[in-house]
Amino acid sequence: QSEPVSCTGGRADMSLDGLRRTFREHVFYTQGRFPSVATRNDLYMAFAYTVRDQLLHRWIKTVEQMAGKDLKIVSYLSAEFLLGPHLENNLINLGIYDDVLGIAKEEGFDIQVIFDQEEEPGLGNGGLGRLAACYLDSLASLEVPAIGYGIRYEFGIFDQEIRDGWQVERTDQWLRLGNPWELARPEITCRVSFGGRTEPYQDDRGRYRVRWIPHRTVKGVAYDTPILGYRVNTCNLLRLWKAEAIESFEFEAFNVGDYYGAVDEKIYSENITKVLYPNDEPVQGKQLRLEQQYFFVSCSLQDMLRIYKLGGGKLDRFSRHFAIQLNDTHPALGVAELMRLLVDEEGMDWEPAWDVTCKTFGYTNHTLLPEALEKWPVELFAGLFPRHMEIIYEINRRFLDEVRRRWPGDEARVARMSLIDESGGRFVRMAHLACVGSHAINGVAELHSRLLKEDVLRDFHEMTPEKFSNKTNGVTPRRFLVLANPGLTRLIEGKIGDTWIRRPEELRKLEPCADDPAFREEWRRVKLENKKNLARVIRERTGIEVDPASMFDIQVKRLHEYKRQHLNVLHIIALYDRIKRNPSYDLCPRTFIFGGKAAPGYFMAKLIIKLINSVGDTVNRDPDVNGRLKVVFFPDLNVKNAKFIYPAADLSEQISTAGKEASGTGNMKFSMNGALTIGTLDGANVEIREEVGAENFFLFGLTAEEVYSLKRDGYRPMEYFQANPELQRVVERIASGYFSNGDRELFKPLVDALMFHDTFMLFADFGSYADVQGRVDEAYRDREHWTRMSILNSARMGKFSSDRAIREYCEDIWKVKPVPILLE
Ligand code: F58
Repeated sequence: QSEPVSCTGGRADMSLDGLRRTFREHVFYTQGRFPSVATRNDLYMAFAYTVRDQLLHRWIKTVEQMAGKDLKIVSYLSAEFLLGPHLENNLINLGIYDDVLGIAKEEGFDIQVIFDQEEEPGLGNGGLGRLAACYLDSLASLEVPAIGYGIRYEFGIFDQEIRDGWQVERTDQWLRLGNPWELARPEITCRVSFGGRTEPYQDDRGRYRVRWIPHRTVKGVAYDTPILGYRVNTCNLLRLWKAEAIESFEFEAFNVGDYYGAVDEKIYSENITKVLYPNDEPVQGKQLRLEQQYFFVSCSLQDMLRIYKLGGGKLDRFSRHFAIQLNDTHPALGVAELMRLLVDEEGMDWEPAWDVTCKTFGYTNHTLLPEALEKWPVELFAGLFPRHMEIIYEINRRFLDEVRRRWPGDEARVARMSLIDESGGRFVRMAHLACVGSHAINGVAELHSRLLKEDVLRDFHEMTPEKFSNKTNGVTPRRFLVLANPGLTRLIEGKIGDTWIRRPEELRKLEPCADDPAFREEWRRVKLENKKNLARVIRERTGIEVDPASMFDIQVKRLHEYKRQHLNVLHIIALYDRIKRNPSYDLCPRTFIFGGKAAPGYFMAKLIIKLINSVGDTVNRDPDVNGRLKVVFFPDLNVKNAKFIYPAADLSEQISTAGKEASGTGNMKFSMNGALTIGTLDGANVEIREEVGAENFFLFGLTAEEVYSLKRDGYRPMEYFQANPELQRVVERIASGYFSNGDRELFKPLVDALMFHDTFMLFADFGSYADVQGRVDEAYRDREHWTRMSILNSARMGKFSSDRAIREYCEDIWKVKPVPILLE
C-alpha cells in the first residue's frame, strides 16, 4: 500500500486566508481572468473550484482510508438524481458558509448573485430523483461508504415557461457554461452492447456456455461528482455515465472511406445519454429509454466488479462487499445483467451466481398506480437483449417451478406471478424481475408498503413475506431547512443549539417554545420575512403582486390528475363564487401558489396549468375580490426555486386521492418549515399527522379503503355533483367560459372528465375539502394558536429526516456500518 497523501497547506488550507488565496488563484489560473474583467460566471466558477478543492481533499482521504479495508459499499442505482445546486450546500456541509460570505463581501460582490449563477443539474423528474439526492447526502453525512450510479443526461428536465397561461418546454442546458463539480474520467470506461444474437459453445472444461454476439457496442465514460457529508470528512462518489462511440467503429468506417457512417455511429451512440425522459409515468414503447436503463446498469455493474476485483475479492463473496439498491424498476435489468456478467463473463455456475445476485439486490417500489408499473414488449426486449431474454426465461422457469411446488394446480397464480405478462401481448414485467432477484423489497411509507403487500405485490408477499419491509421516505434537513431557511435555522439554534441538524429528533426540544409568546412572535417574524422574499421572487418572475400578510397556501409538485391540483382550483372558484354572490363575504385573505411541471405529452395536466392561470387572470383582476384572493402559478419549479417556496408557506396542500401517492416528500419539506398541512390520509401524510398530532393537521377526504370500495361498487360523480349546489356553480363557471373569455370548448375536456369519469374522485372529496378549508380560514385568524401549531409541526418532524430513513436501510437491508474518515 502506498504512503498516505499529504496535502496540508496549499489548496487544502481552509483558513480564511487560505480560501481567499485559492479563490484568487482560480480566478487567475483556472478561469484565466484579471479580477477586474472577471465575469459573474468566472467568479462563480472560481468559488466552485475553491470549494471543490476542499471536497477533493476529503474525497482522496476517503478513498485512501477505505482502500484495503474489509468493508461494504452501498451502491444506489438510480436513473435519476435531482441534485440541485451544489455550491451553497457544500459550503454548509464544510462549515465555511460565513467565511465565504465574508470573502465575497471583501472582494466587493454579492454572493447571492454568485449562487444564482449556478445551473442546477436537473437530472430527475420529481420525488424519486430528489429522494436519491437526499439519500446521497445522508449516506455521506452518516459516514457510510456509498456510490450513486446513474446517467449523465446532457439535457435534464426541461425548463418550463408559461406563455398565455400554457406550459411551454425549453431544453435545459445545464452544461452550457461548464460543470465545475464533476471530474471526467476518460480512463474509466465500459463497453455496453445491444442487439445481435446468442450462440452456444463448450468451454475448455466441456461445460455448456452461451456467448452473445452483439450487433453494436457503445462506450460508457465515467463522470464523477464528489458528495460531501454534513460536517464530516466522508466524501462519497456519484458516478454518472455518458455514452460515446467506441473508437474502433470510427476507424473501421474511416478505413472503408465511410466518413458519414462514422459520424452516424457517433451520433447514434451519444444519443443514449442525450436527454432525460420527462414523463412521470413510464413509457412502454420507447426503445431509447430501455437502452438508457441497460446502458447505465451495465456500466455500473461492470464498474463494481472491477473495483471489487481490484481488492482481490472472490466473486462468490461479492454480496458481502456490495449492497445494490434498485431505485424503482428502472435499473431492474441489473438482475439479469449481473447474472450474465457472473455466468457468461466470469464463468460462474448458475446457482452460486443466482445466490450472489439475490443477496446483493434490494428493490424500492415508488408507485401504486397500475399504469405506472414498467413492462416492456418481449419483442423489443429480446431484440435489444437476446442474452438477457434467455436469462430472464431461465430465472422465470426456475421461479415458476417453485410457485407450482408451493401452490400445485394454481395456474392463475403462476400467470399472475410470471416475469412475462401474457394476458394480451407479451411483456417483461420489471417489478417481478426486481422482486424475484432481490432479498429485500420495500415501499416508501407505511400505508404504501401495506398496500403493496395487500394489492400490487400480494402474491410475492404471500410467497416470501420475509423480504418485505417499509422504509418511510425522508428529506435532508441540510438543504431543506438549513440552506432554504437560514432565518428559522438561526432562531432554532438560538434556543436549542445546532445538534438537531444531525439528529433532527432533537427538534422536539422546541416543543415548550410553542407556549412562549415571545418565541412565537419571533417565529412569525421569520415566516413573514420568508413570505416577503417569495413575494419578491413572484413579482420578478410573474409580475404579480402578492401580499405577504395574506395566508400563503401552496401546492408545488409535478402536475398529475392523481395529485389533484384541480381540486384546489375548484375550491378557489368556490371562494370566488361566494365573494361574487356576497361581496362582503368574510374571508381571511389568501394567496394560492401553484408550481410544477407537466409531462409534455400529458394534455390534461397541461390543461390544468392553463386553468390555474386562467382563474388567476380573472380573480386577480376582479375589483370585487378586493385583495382577498390571489392565484399565482410559479413557473419552472426546480430545486433551486423550491428554496424560496417551502419556507414561505403557511399551508401545504397534500391532497392526492387516498391510495395513489406512494409517500410524497414535499409534504415533509413544508411541515419542517412550519407549514400546516391540509391533506388526505395518503402516503406519508398519515405518518406526518401521527407525528405532529391530529390537532395540528387539517384532515379531509376518503380513506384508501373507502376509495377502493367506492370504485368497486361503481362510483358515480354525478351523484355528488347533484347533491352539492356550490360544486354545480363552480363547474358551471368553468364550463360556461367564464375563465376563458366565453370559450366553452377550452376546458370542456376537463369538465367532461370530471362529470363522467372523475377517476380521482374530486367530486367525492370536494365537500369535505371545502369544509376543512373553512376550518383553516378560521384557524388562521387566531395567529397565536396558528403559530403554536406551526412550531409544533417543525418540532415534531425529526422522523422525516433522510438520516433516519438511511439508518433503517443500513441496518435492515444493506447491513453496512459507518467508516469515519480522518483528515490527518
Ligand atoms: C415518487 N415517484 C412518488 N416517480 O410518486 C412519490 O409519492 C414518492 O414520494 C417519491 O417517488 C419518492 O419515493 C416518482 O417521482 C418518477 O418520477 C418516475 C420517473 C421515471 C418514470 C416513472 C416515474
